[in-house]
Amino acid sequence: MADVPSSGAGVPGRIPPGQRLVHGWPVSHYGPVPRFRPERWNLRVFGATASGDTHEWAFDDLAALPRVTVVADLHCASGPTSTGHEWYGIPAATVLDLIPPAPGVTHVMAWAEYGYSANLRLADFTSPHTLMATHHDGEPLTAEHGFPLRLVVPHLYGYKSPKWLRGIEYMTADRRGFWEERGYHNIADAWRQQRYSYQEADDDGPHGDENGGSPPGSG
Ligand SMILES: Nc1nc2c(c(=O)[nH]1)N[C@H]1C(S)=C(S)[C@@H](COP(=O)(O)O)O[C@H]1N2
Ligand SMILES: [Mo]
Repeated sequence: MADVPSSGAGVPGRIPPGQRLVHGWPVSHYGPVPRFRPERWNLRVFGATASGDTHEWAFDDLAALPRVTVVADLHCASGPTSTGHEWYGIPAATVLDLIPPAPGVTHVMAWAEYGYSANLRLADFTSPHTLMATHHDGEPLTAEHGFPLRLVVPHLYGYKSPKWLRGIEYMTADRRGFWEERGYHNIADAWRQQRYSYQEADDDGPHGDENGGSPPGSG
């Protein structure tokens, strides 16, 4: 129930370098808008959980989870920034509190409908400004903005904020998500202009075509 004002990485009214302020709230995503079917919907927490089990919340189960309000801006990596979004929803860190990760979990993959995904460092996911939003400016999310649930990670470019969120995978090693596999930056810090994968430092992300990159000693 705490209110978390944006700060540090997301000072309201400050636009990250290379971004342009847009008015209103553009809709931006790849592919179609999914239809919400409440009886089939769930949010799965899976991968390296401490228990080894997968946890599922049905849609009605979400009502029992804590809520937070976060005011933040939204920065698309292609340039537009829309400002002053009042998000309301479940703090993402709640997921880790309720479903403990196995030792060694360093990243999560946030999964959305149709296989969209975004990988996040644990610290980005558990940031006090990261939430799974159900509402925007006091109204339920609209379908095109991610109803019934979307992740919001305000300090990272928008591709790290999956709409139509359906799963959180706990990972013991980093792995690229949808745009991160397609030339976008693995970290995506908007304040550091981390847009493209060619800008990555060696330790910003996994290398090679599989999870671990080259084996030690292979040059
Ligand atoms: N499921 C899904 N979520 C997504 C995307 C997508 O293609 N699919 N695009 C992302 C990108 S690139 C941006 S900038 C934001 C845009 O959010 P908005 O349409 O609410 O402005 O959604 C993000 N979430
Ligand atoms: Mo974007």
